[in-house]
Amino acid sequence: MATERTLILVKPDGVARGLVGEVISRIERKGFRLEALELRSLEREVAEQHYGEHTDKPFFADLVEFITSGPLVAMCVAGDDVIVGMRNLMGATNPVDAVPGSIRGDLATVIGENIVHGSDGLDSASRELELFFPGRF
Ligand code: DAT
Ligand code: MG
Repeated sequence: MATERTLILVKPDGVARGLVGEVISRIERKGFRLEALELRSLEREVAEQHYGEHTDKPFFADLVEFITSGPLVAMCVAGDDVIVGMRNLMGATNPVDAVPGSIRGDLATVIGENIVHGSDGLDSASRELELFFPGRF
């Protein structure tokens, strides 16, 4: 068990649907801690950096368009094994495969609008936290 930090986003679809409180509530009830929280819009350049690993994917342009389409909520979330723990709370990337009880399993239907982002490992967590909250973690 390790205490970790991860970057969590409530993406523009989640903000537009009024699901910010629902997502934060699930994070807090699980026992994870909020260490930073900000409502903001993303510059295209920041979005492209954030999703840099997907540059060559066919859905990259749509992904950047979507994540910059409106305000999102960015959070630093901390806790025991929080990186894997949050991935489990979020559910599978495609809501069709996400189990009931998970955020995506309960609240989403399509892969392009799956409500939340969570870092997928220690390296991506530190890279993404630095991108969203420079110098703070
Ligand atoms: P995750 O968000 O679960 O880490 P990912 O990093 O593989 O998933 O992809 C980032 C986002 O890109 C994902 O949340 C939704 C979108 N995406 C992934 N695969 C896709 C696909 N095959 N078609 C359309 N959008 C996709
Ligand atoms: Mg990912």
